[in-house]
Formats: sequence, structure tokens, C-alpha cells
Amino acid sequence: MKRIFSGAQPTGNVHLGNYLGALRNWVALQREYESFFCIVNLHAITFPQDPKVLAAKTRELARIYLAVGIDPNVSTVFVQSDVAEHTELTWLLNCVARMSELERMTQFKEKARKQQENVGVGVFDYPVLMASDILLYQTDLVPVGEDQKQHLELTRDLAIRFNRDYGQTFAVPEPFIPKIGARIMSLADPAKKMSKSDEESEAGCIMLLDDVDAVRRKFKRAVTDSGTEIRFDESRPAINNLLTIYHLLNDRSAEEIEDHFNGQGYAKLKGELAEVTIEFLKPIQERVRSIDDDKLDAILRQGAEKAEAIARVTLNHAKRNMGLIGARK
Ligand code: ATP
Ligand code: LTN
Repeated sequence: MKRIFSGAQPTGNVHLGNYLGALRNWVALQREYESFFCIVNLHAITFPQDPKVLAAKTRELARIYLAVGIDPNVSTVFVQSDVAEHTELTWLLNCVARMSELERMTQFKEKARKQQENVGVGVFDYPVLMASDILLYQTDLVPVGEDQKQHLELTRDLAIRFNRDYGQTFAVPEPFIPKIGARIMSLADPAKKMSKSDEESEAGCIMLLDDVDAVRRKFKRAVTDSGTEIRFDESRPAINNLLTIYHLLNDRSAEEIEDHFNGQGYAKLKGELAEVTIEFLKPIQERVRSIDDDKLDAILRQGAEKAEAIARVTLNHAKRNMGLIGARK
């Protein structure tokens, strides 16, 4: 069976963009592939985190993975810092990665622009840790949103270079980026992606744990385009985004949706979209609350054990190929 690996950071709140761009596809693919879903808390600390909040958010994200439909009997769910191999492989790959290729990462450039000379080493090295996550599991496919494409390219480059210089060690992974939903835009600013790390745009971000009032309010205030027609049209990004969310949440085809809203106003679209979203979120929120703490602990413990056993084999192989094992007689 081929393998998939993916992860999300336990920072802020999980939003519809994370779900439609990534989590939704993890659920859809988990039975076709041997699946590993990680809560990447080591990526989260590339920015300062309150330790108590980080620990709580880590558990909350694990609950959300399960609540949206990740089946722990089928998939391996674990916390990144529980498997030390991730950090160890990062050092090996740091010695293969080049400054110039990391400097080219648009996410790094953006973060560095905001922080200037105080930008952390971890922010710079973030893509190498991500490559380690993926390569440790001999991953074939990585389901992510559009914003991670460049990091995936780097992962592939590092795997290819390592294999060339030290002998076959890593599978070279492919990205899985959905045709629809890979870049859900902010409701407040359709030129920007929906993002939890963008503080100004809270209003543009529907969180999976938002209550009914927040969902209605955010859709009501959503920015729209000029004109009145309700149809899928990339040149009208605000309406296109709202329709994309509608399409993905209630599985109606584009034609059906356009027919349905033919002659209607934006208020009708926003109102219906809010109700569709509320219906979609309700069972997820109920499941998040109902997962027992001890059960969660057991899932994460077993997940880490299973992940570690696989990660250890790859790490040892990489170390042997680099001459790091076998120096002692
Ligand atoms: P954010 O910008 O909200 O902080 P992130 O990408 O930094 O998100 P993660 O929580 O690690 O943080 O992302 C999890 C997954 O969600 C990734 O695969 C990412 O590509 C995807 N994703 C994030 N935002 C969107 C979006 N607006 N549309 C589609 N996919 C998204
Ligand atoms: N950088 C990713 C999160 C992430 C990830 C991974 C995704 C860390 N390690 C491995 C896929 C595979 C992000 O979405 N911000």
C-alpha cells in the first residue's frame, strides 16, 4: 500500500480553508493509502507560543482530526515532538540543504519581511523540518493546500540530492493538491487566503469551532464583487470563493448551484451558505466535545509508537548511508 503523510500546526484555530484544502482530503484518502497524520507542534514553536496554550491546542487539534473523520483504527495520528526522529533527521538534512534554496521560500520571505532582523532560525529552517516529517515515512503522496506546494518541491529536491550523494534512502513524494478548494480565500479580503495566523482577518475566517452566531455574522459581512450575478467566475473572486465553499460543503454540482441562485441576490447566497455551514459544523463540534481524554491519550500514544518504529528504520538507514553508524567496531 502506498503511503500518505500530512500535518497541520496546533496554532490558532482550524478554519474552513484548512478543512477544505487539506483535512477533507486526508479523510477521503485514508483508506486507499497507509496514512500518517501529524500534529506538527515543532513547527508551531518557530513563533513564540504560550506553553499551556500550545499543549491545549495540540490536544484540540487531535480531537479535530478525529472529529472530521480521521479513523484512528485506519490512520496513524501522532504528535510530532513525540517522535524524536523528526528532529534528528532535520539535522542530517540541514547539512544537505542550501541557504539559497531556503531563502527562496515565499513563506519565509513573507515572515522575514514582517520580523526583519529578528526572524528566528526556526522560521528559516521550517521547510527542512517539514521535509524530514515527510521523508521519514517513505511517503508517496502529501495532501496539502496550494500554499505548501513550494515546500513540497524543496522536499523532493532534498530527497533526490540525498539519494544521489549517499545512495538510495528516501522515496521522492508527490504533492496532492485538490483541483477545487486548494486555496480558500478570506471572506474579508478575497485577495488573501483564509488564514488563522493573519490577525487582522479574523472576520474573514470561519473556524470549525465557531458558534452559530459567529458563522452567520461572518458570512453576512463577507465582501462581495460588483455586479449581481451569482456564478462561478474566477474574475469575480469574492463570489467565486463563496460558491466554492457552498459547492464543497453540500456536494451540489456547479450547474445545480448556479440554477438554484439564478435571479437571486447576494443576501440569499450568504444566508444559505451560513446555514449549510452551520449544519456541516454541528456534528463535528459535537464529536470534538465527546472524545474522551483517556481515549485521546491512548490514540496519540499508539500513534507515536507506530510512527516511531517506521521513522527509526529510515533514520538508521540515512545515518548508515552518511557514515554515522558503523564508526565503532
Ligand atoms: P494558516 O495560514 O491558517 O495559519 P497554515 O497553512 O499556516 O494555515 P496549517 O494549519 O499547518 O497552517 O495548515 C494545514 C493545511 O491547511 C495545509 O495543508 C495548508 O496548505 C492548508 N491550508 C491553509 N490555509 C488554506 C486555505 N486558505 N485554503 C486551502 N488550504 C489551506
Ligand atoms: N507546513 C505545513 C504543515 C506541515 C506539513 C508537514 C504538511 C508540517 N509538516 C508535512 C504536510 C507534510 C503547513 O501547512 N503549514
